[in-house]
Amino acid sequence: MLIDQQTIKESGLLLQIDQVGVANAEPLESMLEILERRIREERLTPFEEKNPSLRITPDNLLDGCRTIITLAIPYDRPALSAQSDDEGQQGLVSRCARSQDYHRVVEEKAVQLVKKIEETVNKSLRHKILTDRSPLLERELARRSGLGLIGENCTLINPLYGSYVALGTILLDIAIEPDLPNEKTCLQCGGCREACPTGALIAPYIIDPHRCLSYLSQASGVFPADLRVSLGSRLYGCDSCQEACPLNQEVAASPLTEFSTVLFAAEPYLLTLLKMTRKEFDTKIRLTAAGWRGKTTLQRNAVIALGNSKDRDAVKDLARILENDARPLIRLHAAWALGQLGGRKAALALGKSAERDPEETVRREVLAALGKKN
Ligand code: B12
Ligand code: SF4
Ligand code: SF4
Repeated sequence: MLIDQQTIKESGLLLQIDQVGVANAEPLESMLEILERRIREERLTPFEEKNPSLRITPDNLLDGCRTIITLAIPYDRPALSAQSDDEGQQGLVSRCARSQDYHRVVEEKAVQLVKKIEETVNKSLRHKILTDRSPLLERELARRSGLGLIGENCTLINPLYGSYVALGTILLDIAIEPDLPNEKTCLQCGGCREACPTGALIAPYIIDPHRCLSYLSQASGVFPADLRVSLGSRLYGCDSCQEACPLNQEVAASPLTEFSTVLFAAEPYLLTLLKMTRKEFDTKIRLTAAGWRGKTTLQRNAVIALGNSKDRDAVKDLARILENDARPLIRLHAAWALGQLGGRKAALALGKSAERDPEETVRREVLAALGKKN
């Protein structure tokens, strides 16, 4: 039996997925120049495939690919408050990382949808399921299959859930009548660019990842010194250019129960995160979209957030970290944070480390925090 677009959408609804689109598998030729320009202008991130032709050709991933089914899975639920016995400063976690990892949810839904399609056509189908770590340009495929428009903030904006959707694709080797592409533009109001704390949205549709807090909060290693203040209290990801968008103001919350349990509070206490054991991390945060980066990068961001808090009560905790933490990366950022908070106790802690810290990079940061040249 053949299958049509309508039957696929109805199967999606049975799985609680109401945003399913169908696109043809023609190469995304119009994106080639955009991808090549990104390479020329050094805007590639390590999170993506480098070869532009692989990024636009579905046939490279599934030989004989004729159809692409796209899913937009809404993840945003009204945030629960931080739950902890701790007190003090709180951080900020991006909406896509507060609950179960969306990669897993998208993948599970896609597997179930393929099963339903196979039941309908009564045979098993050659297929490939991809989400995020896909070489293909997922936003363009979602736009092509009518799931939303592309905003000047680069995001795919769905009419029902706004841009708070994760995307997934299923490549199939059977032909299905495609949806019409979404050819609309956003309001072009510039609100996203104004809201960006670092000017990373350098022009409509163009992000400089080296300034983007979403990228930098996920990248491991030393956080660029000139952007640490702009990070504010963000621990993972950044939603500022989405939260400012008028098209995101009256959007529906995710109906999916998969996202109803909070694993990483919207505004978690920084000290709770900093004291977290590996076991505690593995049973909660590891299961969210923020988990893949591991504890150290999130703790580095928490240390920067303490430095940005203007809360001198945090000095004793930062001093303890600078003296005792075994990880030079964390001590380095603690030195910076103490320099930001300032005061006599911060200077004392820094002075002690300037002589004792075994790592040169840390000692250098300590001297910078003390305002001394090395
Ligand atoms: C690398 C990457 C990033 C990088 C770079 C993002 C970027 N804008 O290029 C960083 C780390 C910064 C990032 C951040 C985020 N990401 Co990201 N990211 C990706 C990844 C892996 C590749 C993106 C990519 O290829 N970018 C290159 C450009 C060319 O592609 P694009 O952004 O898709 O381009 C679209 C438009 O921007 C536009 N466009 C681009 N350039 C130009 C130029 C001109 C002149 C014009 C007219 C149009 C135009 O055309 C494209 C679609 O038609 C995708 C997954 C995937 N495989 O696609 C996820 C993905 C795009 N990210 C996603 C998410 C959720 C996020 C964050 C919201 C996470 C967060 N809360 O911090 C932020 C949003 C930041 C933002 N405003 O874009 C979702 C998208 C959700 C959505 N509704 O759009 C994806 C699809 C992952 C998924 N499977 O759900 N991300
Ligand atoms: S995610 Fe944040 S830093 Fe990146 S472009 Fe959007 S507002 Fe700017
Ligand atoms: S804030 Fe304005 S310019 Fe930016 S994506 Fe939304 S509608 Fe477009």
